[in-house]
Amino acid sequence: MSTRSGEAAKARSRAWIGLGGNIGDVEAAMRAAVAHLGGHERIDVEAVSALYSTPPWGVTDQPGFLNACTRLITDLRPEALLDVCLAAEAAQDRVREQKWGPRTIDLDILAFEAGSYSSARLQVPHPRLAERAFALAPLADLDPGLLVGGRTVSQWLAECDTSGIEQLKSAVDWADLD
Ligand code: A4P
Ligand code: MG
Repeated sequence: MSTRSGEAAKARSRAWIGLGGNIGDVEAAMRAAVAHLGGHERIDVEAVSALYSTPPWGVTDQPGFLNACTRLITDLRPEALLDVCLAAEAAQDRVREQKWGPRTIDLDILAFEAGSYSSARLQVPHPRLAERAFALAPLADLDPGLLVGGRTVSQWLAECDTSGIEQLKSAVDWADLD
């Protein structure tokens, strides 16, 4: 069996990260966040969705958002992946002021191929994914047939209100995957 630093090699799993923001140059912040993830030695970025403009969900009295999604493959466990996501947010000067409020960049772990996970600081799949068209639309771009909570992403999306959601740019037009 191959080993890494004396440990048994860990299984790699796909993971889907939702990206969103509504303060400053969000497109640049998302590109930087994807580069941050892809720069991690134990993460490979496989794909990036199109870029969407979405109306604010939850707290509606705030500017519209940009949203996208990226698919990774990693041997990091979910909590370690969350730490990388939080570091990517911090690198883009993320400030936490109001729940569901304005932010430069937000990275949520939407789903993990290896299964569900729950702890005090992390729930995967993301507990509100099924009701959020802003997260499901970019996720459906990448993997419409992905099963989450017994239904496919495209089935969940078909039940959501998608009014006001617009595809702004294709993946190649905004993401720099080289
Ligand atoms: N946490 C638990 N599960 C997860 C998960 N699966 N992925 C914990 C990431 N984090 C998870 O998140 C608070 C804590 O949630 C994390 O530190 C982690 O321990 P946060 O990002 O600091 O707080 P938040 O973002 O204000 O709250 P929450 O509930 O994560 O909000 P969301 O889900 O991020 O929603 N409207 C549009 N159109 N587009 C958006 O992107 N985003 C939000 C925020 C509201 N409305 C939006 C959008
Ligand atoms: Mg969040």
